[in-house]
Amino acid sequence: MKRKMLFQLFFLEVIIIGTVQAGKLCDFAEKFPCKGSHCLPSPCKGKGITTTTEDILTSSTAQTSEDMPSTEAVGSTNNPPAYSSGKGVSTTTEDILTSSTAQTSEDIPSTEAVGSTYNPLEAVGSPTVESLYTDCQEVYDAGHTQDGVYTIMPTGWPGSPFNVSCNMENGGGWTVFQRRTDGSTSFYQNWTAYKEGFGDSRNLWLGNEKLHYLTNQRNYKLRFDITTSSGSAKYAEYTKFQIESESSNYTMNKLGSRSGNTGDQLSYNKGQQFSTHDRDNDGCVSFNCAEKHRSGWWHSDSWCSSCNSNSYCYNFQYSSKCKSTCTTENLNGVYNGGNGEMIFSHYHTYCNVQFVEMKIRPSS
Ligand SMILES: [Ca+2]
Repeated sequence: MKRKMLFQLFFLEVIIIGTVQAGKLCDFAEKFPCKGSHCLPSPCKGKGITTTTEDILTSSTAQTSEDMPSTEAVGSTNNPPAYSSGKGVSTTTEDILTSSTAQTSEDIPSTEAVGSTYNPLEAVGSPTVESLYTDCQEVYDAGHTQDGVYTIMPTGWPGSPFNVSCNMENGGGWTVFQRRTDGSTSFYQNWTAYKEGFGDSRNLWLGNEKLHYLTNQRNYKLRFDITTSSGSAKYAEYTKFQIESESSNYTMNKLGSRSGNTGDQLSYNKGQQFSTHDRDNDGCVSFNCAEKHRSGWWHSDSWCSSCNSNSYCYNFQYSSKCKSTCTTENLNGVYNGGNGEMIFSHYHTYCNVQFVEMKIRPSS
């Protein structure tokens, strides 16, 4: 029994001594660390790593400011998902609040800044929607006297700002809504196409809806320039021009008096509704003028009854059976077409003109 007690005291002493010596062994291990594949995980390894709250906060701060992608970098790329993950690296409420505050006040662009970043008006150099040009006249008045494409926003226009071609000759400020320079674009389009517009810089129809808003925001005059098939330059200006809404089928309800060196047959289109091959709004009951003339236009019925009789221009006929003479200003007709549908009047009607441009400018 006494011997047993002696053994127990001996082992207790060994444990106590071992515990005391453990610190020395760890010190020894720090000075002479085991290297190689035979080494086992050291019990001293966790000595320097504590798990106190102080250490966690210190560690979190270090991660946020140095180790992890900085909030500054996140902010500079304006990446919301990264902003969320940035908050995630913080492990305490304090860190989250601190991090959030820092990101909001400095690193993340403010809402105001984001607004200016995405302002589509920067492309045209205008700071606000209200300051957008309402037509090419305002573009010209702002000092842009070169022909080109500019962004405008007519008064009351429900859509986005859109680009228009501005002609700055003959006094400047002309908003172009029709142009023909070659036959690459068909003008035998349906109602929707004429409503919304089609074409490119060489051949274009701006669109009846835009033309309606443009001509109803103030009083406008109309001008068209033409180069005939023989190369002669012709023009006409009308003191008034206005197009009604789609509910009135874009009726040309205003067309003033003419000046220039063309004929005045466009006056026959005054008061006419717009027609396309799929929307017959003309007064001619026997056929669809837009179909016969291969165009969308304010077709009249002035010579509808003259079908199968003489036409103003032989090439004006669409088919051998019916010489459709709904209008003599068919500037949306087929470009250089075999039947010469694109025509205008000049005492005698001209066919197959080389160039046409129709445009508007405020009249007062
Ligand atoms: Ca008809």
